[in-house]
Amino acid sequence: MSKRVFYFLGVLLVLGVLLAACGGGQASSGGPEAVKTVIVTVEAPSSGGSNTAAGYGTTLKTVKDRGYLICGVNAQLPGFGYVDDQGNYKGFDVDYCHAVAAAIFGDPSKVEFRPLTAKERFTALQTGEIDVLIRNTTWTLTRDTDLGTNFAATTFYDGQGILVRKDSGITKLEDLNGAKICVATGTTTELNLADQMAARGIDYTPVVFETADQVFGAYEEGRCDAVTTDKSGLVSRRVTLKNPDDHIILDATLSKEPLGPVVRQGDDQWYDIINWVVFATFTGEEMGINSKNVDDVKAKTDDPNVKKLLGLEGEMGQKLGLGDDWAYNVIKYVGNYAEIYERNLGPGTPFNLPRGLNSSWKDGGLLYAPPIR
Ligand SMILES: N[C@@H](CCC(=O)N[C@@H](CS)C(=O)NCC(=O)O)C(=O)O
Repeated sequence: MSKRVFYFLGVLLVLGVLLAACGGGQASSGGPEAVKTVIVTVEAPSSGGSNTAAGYGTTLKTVKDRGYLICGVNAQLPGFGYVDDQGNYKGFDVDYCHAVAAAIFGDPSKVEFRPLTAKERFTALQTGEIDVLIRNTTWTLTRDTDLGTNFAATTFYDGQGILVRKDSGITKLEDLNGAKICVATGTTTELNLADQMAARGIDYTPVVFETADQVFGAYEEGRCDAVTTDKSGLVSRRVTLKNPDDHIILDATLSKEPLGPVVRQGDDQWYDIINWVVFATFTGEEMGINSKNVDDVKAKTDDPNVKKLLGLEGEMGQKLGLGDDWAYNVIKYVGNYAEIYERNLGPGTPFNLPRGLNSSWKDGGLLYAPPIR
């Protein structure tokens, strides 16, 4: 939904409120100034939630009343969001859904997953079908504004890449002149490709599909010379190809793709919760606290920062509308960032993806959590 639609709905709502307040038929008594003032409130709803400050919406209350979180995910991206042999959702993004559930309910299993294609994902969020979108989604200015969405802290710093057959002789972007390139619609990928190829004067034909299965299926059938998406997506899907070793990812990086959770605009409390759940996983790693040692650390610590993280002092959770053991639950039941990364993408997985930019700032990476205090 665009901001204009929000605004329009806001005006309708305000008129409704004024009509109700004035007993009907006297809507004009509020005057234009009154309307203007209330519209600001409508754009940042203040109903429900545990806090009545402007910008606090009803998402947390809705989720608590329902008894579980509804998380929009990818179902076709091994390592990030996919369904395993037992029919369970697994992956790095999926674990962040579990982390939010753990923070709210103290139980990581209180999640219902909604598989979404790239094209469907924002509508599902806008219409309230899902509470949060955690599906390899890139933060861009247009999405942050026009779509009525807010992007929480980046969980995975990525960039767009290109996968080709090893025996194709293609080693750089310029070799793709005249090539057919498979790409998913509704993605930043489609747009970056057009921009980057135009900038280099490379002529190519995009072959566009809606899902990753279709994109990589077409590539495998030889209907495209190359396939492009986030490098994480290429690494993930490469292992699903018949002979992964027959395919290489070119060195070139076409874009910046910061991936992270997305929420609707207008509910700052919910936005804060999602952000701080991510920061709790970063902080756990920064402090060396993980799912295995968290109970021990909690029992023995004298460190005021650790105490605040684990709910022993400062009532940090209450400020978010959660229990003070919110971050303890995230780390205990899902893990810190390093554990989530290793479990889904590390050396013990088929992906063996180096941390690179996704290292803690303490190790020279970009992950940096604001202080929990
Ligand atoms: N990060 C990019 C790309 C995300 C994306 O959806 N990539 C495709 C790669 S083919 C994908 O995951 N498709 C899976 C699907 O739609 O089922 C974005 O936010 O637009």
